Amino acid sequence: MMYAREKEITKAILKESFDMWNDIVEIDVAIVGAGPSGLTCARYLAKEGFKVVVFERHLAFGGGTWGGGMGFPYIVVEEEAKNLLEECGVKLKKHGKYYVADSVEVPAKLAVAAIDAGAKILTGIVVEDLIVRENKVNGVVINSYAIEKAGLHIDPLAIESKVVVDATGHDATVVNTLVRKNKNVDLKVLGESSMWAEKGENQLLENTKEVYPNLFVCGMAANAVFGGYRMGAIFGGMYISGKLCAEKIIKKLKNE
Ligand code: 48F
Repeated sequence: MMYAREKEITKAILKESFDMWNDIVEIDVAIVGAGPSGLTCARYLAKEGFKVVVFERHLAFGGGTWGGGMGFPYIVVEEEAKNLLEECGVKLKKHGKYYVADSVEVPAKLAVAAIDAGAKILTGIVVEDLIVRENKVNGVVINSYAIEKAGLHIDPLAIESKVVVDATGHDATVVNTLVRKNKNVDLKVLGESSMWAEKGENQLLENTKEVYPNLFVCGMAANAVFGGYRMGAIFGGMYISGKLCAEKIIKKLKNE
């Protein structure tokens, strides 16, 4: 007979959770959003030994990948992102100048690769604000998505981090919050432009950067901040932007 005592099940979950939360109250990098750019950024940072946590509002990671293009379950990636996906075990099929990948396989394997590299992914947690001290970002203010959704007035908790990454996609929710709440921040969020896939993909790399001391943007959030074009179901730029963002953060943290 299998042993299943309720109070011990509860204690195991509580003990593990409290240990985990205690361990992450101070981290190197807080990544907001577990979409393609955030997961990729997390993998490269964790590989370098940084303490990285990805905070994702929804219960599932993957962001806007799962449904491919209009629900047809494939995504398109450029040659430049091929190796990056193959490193995670993703199977790619050549299609003219591009490669096509299964839109369910990709987020699953990106998440496994990030976790195996040492990143922690916390789902069901929303970043509702930032810690801002002396004109620098010093961490994230978090709450449970269930609390947010229920509209309950329950105060948040906060996690200190050396760097925060806005990888929240089209809404750039973190940068928008920074600008809305801190009137002295000299940054205007332009919002994304209509679709121009090729230009949008290339702008993404120019726009992946530190936008405010200790706050970086990657993925679609980078184009949303700087008014870049949207690109639809082509994803190579998202992965390359995530990797580029990690490289910029590694450089910053190693020079500190
Ligand atoms: O939107 P999303 O997939 O961002 P991305 O990495 O990739 C964009 C593509 O999916 C696609 C595209 C391809 O050309 O344009 O749209 O830039 O993932 C963003 C994730 O961030 C979460 C959100 O639930 C999603 O999973 N998110 C957004 N705001 C918050 C958040 C927040 N305040 N706290 C926690 N998670």
